[in-house]
Amino acid sequence: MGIINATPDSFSGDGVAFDLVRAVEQAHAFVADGADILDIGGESTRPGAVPVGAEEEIRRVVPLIEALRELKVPLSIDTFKPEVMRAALAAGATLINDINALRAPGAVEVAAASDAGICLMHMQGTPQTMQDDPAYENVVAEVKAFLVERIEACRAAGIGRERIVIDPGFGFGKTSEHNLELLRGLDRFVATGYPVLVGLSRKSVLGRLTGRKVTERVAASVAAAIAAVARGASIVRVHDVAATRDALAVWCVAAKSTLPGVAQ
Ligand code: HH2
Repeated sequence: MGIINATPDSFSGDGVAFDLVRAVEQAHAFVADGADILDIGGESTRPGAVPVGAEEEIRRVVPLIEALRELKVPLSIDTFKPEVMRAALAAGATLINDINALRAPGAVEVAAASDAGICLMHMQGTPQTMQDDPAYENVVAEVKAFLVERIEACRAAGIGRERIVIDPGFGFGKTSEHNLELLRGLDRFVATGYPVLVGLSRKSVLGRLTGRKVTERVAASVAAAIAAVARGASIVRVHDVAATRDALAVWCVAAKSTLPGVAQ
């Protein structure tokens, strides 16, 4: 899953702001490099980010989704706002990627009324406060229990199990140690039977491990993606599509696993 941030302030430093032409070029390059899904976001959720209103978010993402429909890869909308979900689905998105796991009033209803895929992500707190003092007694068990509860809420609203993906939410209300425990415990999420999405690309835990700044974390991000897939992740959400795809192509052959579209 290639990340397209139609934002001026994303933590990764690769947001394409309001430049539609640049965003479309980035999307085409990601698909040429082997992305199977494009995740489009119009609001940064990095720690301490300034919130954006729904109208502004729609203005950022809808023209981009409309421009990318011709690409024929699934388009994911990265939002927690029901109004943005609705507008993005109408424009052609087929996956709702919600860092808030459809907890906003009306979000489950919008998802249930569509036939879109849903990614339910765990977050402790809000982007404004989540890194203040994240605390868990058992991070893997608590994050998993939260996701199971959100799966049940979706199922009760009539959302089929085949539409649901889960994500432990790396970096969202977690210390570096919490993130590493979640990565080591990924098999517990895989054991739910739901596909697992992992988003570790360029995140600060990788900066802590390597001492590198955000734009210098490509190798660390690729290693994290491979570690996640090796532990059973089905989708990796990445900024560096070509590097990740190449590494996975080699790793998959060596591990005798398969990757769609890659010759064995
Ligand atoms: N991480 C970010 C945003 N959305 N969605 C899922 N499902 N999982 C993640 O780990 C995840 C996500 C943060 O990364 P990015 O979009 O690059 O940064 P920003 O929020 O600053 O735009």
